[in-house]
Amino acid sequence: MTDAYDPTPDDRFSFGLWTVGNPGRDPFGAATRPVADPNHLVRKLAACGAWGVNLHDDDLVPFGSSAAERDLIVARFKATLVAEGMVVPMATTNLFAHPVFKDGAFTSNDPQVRAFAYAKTMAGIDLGVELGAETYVFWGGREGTEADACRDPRDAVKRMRDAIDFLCGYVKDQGYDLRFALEAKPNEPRGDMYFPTTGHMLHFISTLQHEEMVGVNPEVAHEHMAGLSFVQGVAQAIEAGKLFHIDLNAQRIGRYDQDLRFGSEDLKQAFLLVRLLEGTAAAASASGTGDAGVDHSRYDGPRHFDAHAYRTEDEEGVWHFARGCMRTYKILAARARAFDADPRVQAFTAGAGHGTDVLPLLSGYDADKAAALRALEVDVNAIGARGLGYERLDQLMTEYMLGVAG
Ligand code: DIG
Ligand code: MN
Ligand code: MN
Repeated sequence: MTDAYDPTPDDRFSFGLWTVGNPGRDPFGAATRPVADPNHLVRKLAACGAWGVNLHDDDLVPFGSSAAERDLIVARFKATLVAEGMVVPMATTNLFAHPVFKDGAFTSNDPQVRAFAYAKTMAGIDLGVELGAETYVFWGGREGTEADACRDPRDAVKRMRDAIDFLCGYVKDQGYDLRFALEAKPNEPRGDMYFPTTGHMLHFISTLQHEEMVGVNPEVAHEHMAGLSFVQGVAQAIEAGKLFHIDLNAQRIGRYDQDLRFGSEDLKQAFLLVRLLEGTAAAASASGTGDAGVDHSRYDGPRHFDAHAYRTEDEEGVWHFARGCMRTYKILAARARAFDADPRVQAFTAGAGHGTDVLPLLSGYDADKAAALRALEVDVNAIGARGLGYERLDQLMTEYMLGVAG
C-alpha cells in the first residue's frame, strides 16, 4: 500500500552507506547483522524511494586496496548507481577508524600523520568527484583530546586551518565543482573534540583562505549532545548562506551519539526543523514581519539521514528504519505546510502590528535615527502588560503535529 508519504527520488532523500550498512556493532557488543555489500545497499535504497547514497572512502574501497582493486570496485559501483538511478551527492574521508589516526588526523602532533591525512583526503576527494559528489564533508572524529596538555588548542585550530586551506587549494587546482561542509560534534569518540558545535565551525570558516567554498553540515544528534537548539543553529547557518549539507537523525539529551531514526525522539523539534528546511516558516515570516533585508532563504540541499537502525533489528528492520526516516520527514512537511497556511498562524507571523513605525530606525545607523530613538516615548508598562498569545500558538502547533487541526 502506498500513500502520499511514500518517498520518491523527487524528495532528494539520501543515506550514507555506513547508515543502512551499520552492522549493529557497539562498544559493548559484536555485530548483530551481516556486513552488506555496497551495491546491495544501493539497490535496496532505490527500492525504498531514496534519491542518493553517500560514502566515506573506506565504506566503498577497503583501506589498503590496490589501485587496480579500487578501480574495479568503483566501476562496479558506478554501474549499480546507473542501473538504479541513484546519485552520490556527498562523499567524505574516514579519518577516524585506522589506529594511525588515534590522536587525530589534521590536528595530530605527528606531521607524518597529518601528511597521510592530507593524501588520504585528496584521494577521497578524487573518488567523490568521480562518483558525482558536489559536497565533501569533514567530520573530525579523532580531532580532540583526553589529556589536554598534549597540545595547545591553538595549534589544533591552526593545523585544521592549514589542512582545509590546502585541500580547498587542491579542489581549485583540479578544477572540481565541489564545496566543503564541516561537521561539528562536542565529544565521542574523543573526550573533547575541537570545533564542538556548528557555531564554532561558522566562525572557523570565516578565518579560511577560501571561505566561500566552505559551509557546515550540522547533525541533529551532535548539537543536542551539546545541549543546544538544533533549529536555531541551522537557522543561523541558513541565514549566513552556509548550510551546505545536513545530517538528520534523532537523539535523547544526555546520552551518547544515538543517531536514531529521524523524528523518533523529539518530534516537536523535528517538526520545527522540517518547517524551517522546507521554507514554510520562512514563507510565513517573510510575508509577515516586514523585517527589511532579512534573508530567509530556504535550504535546497540533500535531505540526508546520518542515522542507523536499532542494534536489535535484522535487515528487514533496517529498511523499516530507512522508510521511517523518509516518511516522518514527509508527514512533518505536510503538517508544517498546513500549520503555516492557517490564517491564525499567519496572523502571528505577520506580527501584532505594534510599533512598526519605528522599524526604519532599527537598521543603518545615522545621527538623526539615534536622536529619534532617544527621544522616543515607549509605553513600557502597557507593553509589559500585553499578553503575547504564545500558549495559543504553541497549542495550535501541537494540534497540527498531532493531526487534529488542519
Ligand atoms: C558522523 O556523524 C559523521 C560520519 O558518519 C561522517 O563522516 C559524517 C557524514 O555525514 N557524519
Ligand atoms: Mn554525521
Ligand atoms: Mn552522529
